[in-house]
Amino acid sequence: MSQNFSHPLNSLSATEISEAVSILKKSNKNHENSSFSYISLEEPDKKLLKENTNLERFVKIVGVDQKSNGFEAEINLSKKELIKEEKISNKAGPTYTLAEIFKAIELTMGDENYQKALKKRGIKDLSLIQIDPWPGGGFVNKNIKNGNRALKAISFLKDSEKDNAYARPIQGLIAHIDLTENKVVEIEDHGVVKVPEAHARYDKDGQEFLRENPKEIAITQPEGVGFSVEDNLISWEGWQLRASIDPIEGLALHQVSLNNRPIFYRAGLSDMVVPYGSSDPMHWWKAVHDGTEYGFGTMTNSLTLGCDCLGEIHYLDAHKLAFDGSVETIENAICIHEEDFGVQWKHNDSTQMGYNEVRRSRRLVVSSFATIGNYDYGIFWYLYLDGTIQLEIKLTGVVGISAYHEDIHKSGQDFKISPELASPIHQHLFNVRIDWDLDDGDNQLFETNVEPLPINNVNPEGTQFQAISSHLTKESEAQRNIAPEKSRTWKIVNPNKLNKVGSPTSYKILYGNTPTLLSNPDSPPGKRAAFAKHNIWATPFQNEERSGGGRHTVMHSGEGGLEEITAKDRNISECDLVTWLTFGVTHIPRPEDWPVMPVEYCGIHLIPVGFFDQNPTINLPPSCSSISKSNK
Ligand SMILES: [Cu+2]
Repeated sequence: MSQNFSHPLNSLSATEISEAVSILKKSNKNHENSSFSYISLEEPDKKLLKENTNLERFVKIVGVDQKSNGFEAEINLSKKELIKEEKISNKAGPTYTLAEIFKAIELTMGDENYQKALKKRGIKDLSLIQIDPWPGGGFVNKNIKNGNRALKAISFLKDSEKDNAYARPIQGLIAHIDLTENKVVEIEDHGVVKVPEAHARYDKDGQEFLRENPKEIAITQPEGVGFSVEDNLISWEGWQLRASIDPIEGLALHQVSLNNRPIFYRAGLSDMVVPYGSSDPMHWWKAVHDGTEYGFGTMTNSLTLGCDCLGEIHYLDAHKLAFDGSVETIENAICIHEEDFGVQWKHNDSTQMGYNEVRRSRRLVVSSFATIGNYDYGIFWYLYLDGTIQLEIKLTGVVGISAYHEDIHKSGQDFKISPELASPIHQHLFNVRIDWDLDDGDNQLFETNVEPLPINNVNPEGTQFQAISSHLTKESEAQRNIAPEKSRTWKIVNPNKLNKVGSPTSYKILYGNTPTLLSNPDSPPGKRAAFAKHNIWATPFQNEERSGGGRHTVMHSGEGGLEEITAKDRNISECDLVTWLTFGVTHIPRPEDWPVMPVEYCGIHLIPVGFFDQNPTINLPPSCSSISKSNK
C-alpha cells in the first residue's frame, strides 16, 4: 500500500492528483478529452478514523466528458485503481468546468446576433468586451433541451486593457448558450440603453490621487509564534485542528479539539446562494450557487504577505485539478497567524483592595479568500483563548451592476450607486455544515428562548423572565429561525459528560443579525436553495449528506437538498449530530460600495456553555506588552 501521506486528513498532494488522473485516463480512454471540474479527498468518517489511522486513500474526480455528460469517478490511490465510475444525472449536473466557461464566452463572441446587438449600440471592437457567464439553471431558456448544460452571459465594455469593465454595462443584452449543443440559442435584447461613460477603476493607477501612506503598523512576535503547523495539523494554546481547501466548500476545518476534548469533526460551507430581487432583465434570474455551480474552493486566491494577512504568517498551499487534467498549485492558499484581540477580561476593584486585573485576548486566525466572478469572499475562522470559535465571512469585490435607466429601475429594488449606474438588491446566504463530536460522543440539540413570566402572586410586578430550553428530537423540529426578541440560541449538548455544577457539557451557536431566503418558496431559487429558508437544520450523520442544496446543482430544480435529506423526519434526540447553519446578508447597495465594496461581515460564534468549570482564561498571566509606548 502506498503511504506517501502521514494522516488520512492530509490535503491531497500534487503527486496524488496527477496519479489519480493518470489512473482514470488509463482505465477509461474516453477521458482523454474530458474536461475536469475538481478532485476531492474522500474523507473517512469519524468512527472509521477513531478506530484506524492507517486507512487507504480514496479520491473522487468529477468532470464533464466530450458529450457534455457529467461523471464522477472514485479512485483508490493506495491500490492505484479505479473503484467505480458513474454518470451524473443530467437533471443535476456537476460544477461548470473552466473549459465550459471559455466555450460560452467564445460562442457568444462569435454569434452573429450578438455582434448585431453590439453594433446597434455602436460597439465594433470586440477585443474590449468582457463577457460574464452565469449558471443557466433555475430559469432555463425555452430553447435549451431538458438535460442539456447551459450558461447565460451578460456583457460589459472596457476602454483599455486595464479598465474596470463593470463601470460600463451593456444593458439588457443576455446570451443563452447551450453547452451540450455548442451554440448560442438566443440573444435576449431588451433595447438600447446608452453605455455609461464614466470610468471607475479600483487599481492604484486608476486613482486621481492616492492619500499619503498611513504610518506602518508592524506586528512582530520577537519570541516566535505561539502556534505550530505540521502538514495541515495546527496546534495553538490547547487547540488542535486541521485545515484544508475543499474544491466546493473552500476552507474547511477538521478534528477541532481543545485540551484534547473534541468539539467538531468537520466544518465547511455546504452551500451558498446569491439570489437577486430586482426586475432588471440583467439580474432578476440570478441565484448562483457559488460552491456547487462554480467550485468556490477551486477559485481560492494565492495570498500576498503583508497585504492579505499581516504579521508572522504560516501559509499552506493547496493543489487543485485544472480543467485539462493538469495540477495547479495555489500557493499561500491558507493563512495562519495570531492576532491580538483587545481585552479578554478585566476588573478594576473599587473597594479598599484597589487592584486592577486585566488580561489580553488573542486569537488564532485561519483564513482564505476566493474570487467568484465579480465577488470576493473571505472565509475566516477564529479560535479564541476562552474556547470561542468564530466563523466570519468577509464579502467584498464588485457589486452586480446595470446602466441606470428610469424606465427599467425601481426604487426599493435598484439603487443608484453612481450617476449612471444602478445596482440591484440581493442576498448572500451561506450554509455551514458542522459535523459535531462534542466531548467525544453522541450529541443532542436544544433550543433556548428567553420569555417574560406572567404577572401573578410570585411575580406581582411583572419584572421576571426566564430561559426555557427544549430538546429538539426530530429533524422536523430542528428547522428553526432566529428570534432576537427572545434571545433565541441553540445548544449542542453531550448528555454523558457532566461539568462541575452537574450539567451536561455544551456549546452554544450564536447568530448575528441574519436574514433567511426572500425568494418565494415555489420559485426556482426558492426550491433550489431551500436550505436558506431556515437558519438552522439538524440531521443524524450520514457520510454522503454534505451539501445543503444537493450534491450537484447545475441545471437542477432542487433535488437532493436539505428538504429532501430531512423528509424522512429522522430521530436526532441523541446521535452523531450534524447542524446546518444559514446566515448571510441582504445587500442594499450604496454609493460607498462602488467601484469596489468595502468588506461587509457576517457569520456565527460557537461558545462554550458549561464545557469548562469556570472562566478558562482565569490563569492567563498578566503580561503587558513591553514595546507599547505612552505619549505622556
Ligand atoms: Cu452583495
